[in-house]
Amino acid sequence: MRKIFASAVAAAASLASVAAFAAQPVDWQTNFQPAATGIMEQITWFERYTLWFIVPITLLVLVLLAYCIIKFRASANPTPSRTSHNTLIEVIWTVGPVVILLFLAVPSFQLLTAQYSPPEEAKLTIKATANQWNWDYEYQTEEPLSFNSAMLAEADRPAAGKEDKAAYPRLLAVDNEVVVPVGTMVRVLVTASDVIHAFAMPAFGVKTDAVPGRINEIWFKADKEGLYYGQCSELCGKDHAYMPIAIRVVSDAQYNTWLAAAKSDLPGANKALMAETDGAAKIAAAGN
Ligand SMILES: [Cu+2]
Repeated sequence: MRKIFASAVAAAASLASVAAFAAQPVDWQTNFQPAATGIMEQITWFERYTLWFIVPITLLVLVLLAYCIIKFRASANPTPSRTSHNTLIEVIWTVGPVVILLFLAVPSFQLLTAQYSPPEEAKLTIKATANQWNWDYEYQTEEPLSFNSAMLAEADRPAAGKEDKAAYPRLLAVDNEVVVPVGTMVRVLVTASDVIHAFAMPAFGVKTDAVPGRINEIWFKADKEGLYYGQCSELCGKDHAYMPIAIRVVSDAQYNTWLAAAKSDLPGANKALMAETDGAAKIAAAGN
């Protein structure tokens, strides 16, 4: 019992420490990551909403099964009933599910429509090309900026200044994060150069396949600054588990400074941005 309590406390503590750095998976997590976009908030709501149907139905079926198994067991009920029809019961078990499915279908289709209807024009377009086993990002800004983003090797942590494993977790941290401004409509054009991969960012509620020769489009509008982690989500070969996606959401001013500097010196721009954002996050965490 004490062990369970200790691990629950540890999970809560890691959740709290992570909160300052936005969203990434935590130990013993069973729920979604905290939502960072309106769409993800709707997805989270819909998931909880469906549980209000799933849990009672599962319990009802369990109770009915248990009732039948006990009440009509061979020893208690040696001569089974030969009933084959009951109109009332057939009407109930047809109309009931139809009504339940309508309650699920309507909000489900509304959510699906919202996911495919960006409310405004994108202010920033980034092309994400998946490779075995890293990502190429291309900012379609006036002066294009492109760079590669690969999983951060353990040996490269000190040089990158990413020794803090709470902010830069093993298997999720990358060398070059995607940087986007907060509260801005971002369009991501997703494709692949070799095999099928998938671009997924759980806290934003976006996921789409990256298919060679095709461009899939997703959009998001992150409303909280922070560092968000996702992963390739389509089995793409032996290093599929090692091609994370990291998006750093920053203020407009920080983004503009970073973008201007990144064109000539990406590592330098990243370091300058990290010094600002990670420093602020540490102060926020300490102030809690
Ligand atoms: Cu993959």
